Amino acid sequence: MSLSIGIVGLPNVGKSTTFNALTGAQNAVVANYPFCTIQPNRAVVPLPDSRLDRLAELVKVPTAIHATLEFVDIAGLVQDAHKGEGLGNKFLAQIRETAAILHIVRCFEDPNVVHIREKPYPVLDIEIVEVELALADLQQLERKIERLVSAVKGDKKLQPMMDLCEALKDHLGQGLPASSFRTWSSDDPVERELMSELNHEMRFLTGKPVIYVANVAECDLAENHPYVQALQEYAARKGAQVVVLCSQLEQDMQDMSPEERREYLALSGIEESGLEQVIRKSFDLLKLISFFTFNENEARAWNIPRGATAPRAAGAIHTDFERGFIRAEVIPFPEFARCGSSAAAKAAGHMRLEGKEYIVQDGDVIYFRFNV
Ligand SMILES: Nc1nc2c(ncn2[C@@H]2O[C@H](COP(=O)(O)OP(=O)(O)O)[C@@H](O)[C@H]2O)c(=O)[nH]1
Ligand SMILES: [Mg+2]
Repeated sequence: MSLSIGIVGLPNVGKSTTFNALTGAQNAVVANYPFCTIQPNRAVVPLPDSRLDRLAELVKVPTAIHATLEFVDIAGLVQDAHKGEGLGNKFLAQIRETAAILHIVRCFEDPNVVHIREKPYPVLDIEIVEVELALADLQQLERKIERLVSAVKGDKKLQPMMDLCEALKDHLGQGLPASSFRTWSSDDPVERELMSELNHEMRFLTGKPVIYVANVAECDLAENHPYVQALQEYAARKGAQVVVLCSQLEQDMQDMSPEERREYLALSGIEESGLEQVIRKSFDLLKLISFFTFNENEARAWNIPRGATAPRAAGAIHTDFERGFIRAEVIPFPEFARCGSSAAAKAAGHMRLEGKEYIVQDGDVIYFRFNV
């Protein structure tokens, strides 16, 4: 399963246009993903990786199956969503399921496309959305506190959790995101552990990592428009990344051949398409790495969280692989590529046998031995 990223933002900022461009990227390779049911608001997007393409060449298989990320187009958010306005609660529940947020911000002017104000004010627009998310988190936390009030009477061990919830309630009440709450950086391991437990249960909307997308007019792509600057300053204060793109252009580019696309990007003065940046930065944001496997039919890349052990990586392929894990035969990609084959890499002493404790590294080419 790929992790999902929720696309959020005010109405008419270009969410669906961006999503459609992502769907274009999905449709280009969809034949490779027989397991994914296509849903109208979900796009399963391959993660470009030239190492995988090279591996497929080296082991002479016709197919390279890239790792994927899933993007979800979440219906527009309006002020007071947390009170159930618009699609309110349904919308918020959908975001709760995602691992990260792609927040699209309108940085283009167009009198024909209605906006809540005459002109975009990127930071004010962002704040409307983020305040809604914080209020939704607050509401949920208050319900948790109500339950705790009676539970703590019977079980004093719940008191530290109660204290944590109260402190976080004050924090959210100021319109601040759960991600900036002090316990994340706390030196106290007990408090950090409690916060992790609470976040796991509540899945705070404002605890999720965010990438901001400045959706600009095509003519503003190459320059630093004041709207984009304002957004960049805001994001920098939050330690978040910004991708500048023109969603209409991204959508148009999906119909072009790769050569046409490259020419077009060059003409617009940019190297990597906005969509490619979105995919790459999302991958980084989720703290994922890729490892590779191959057989006689295909070479394949898999996403796992940074720090995952070999059995966990095996589990990304099949639960049987994890359950029956014996060991992993590992060749780092650079050595594999240099030697040209598994056998040559092994002969040169680059194949390692790794056990259950091994932390898989980005670019490992792995063959799992298992027994079920
Ligand atoms: N001028 C201009 N219009 C855009 C741009 N991106 C989206 N739009 C238009 O804005 C309207 C709303 O876009 P949509 O993607 O449906 O917004 P959503 O409500 O956020 O999903 C549509 O008419 C789009 O064609 C852009 O970069 N420039
Ligand atoms: Mg939409």
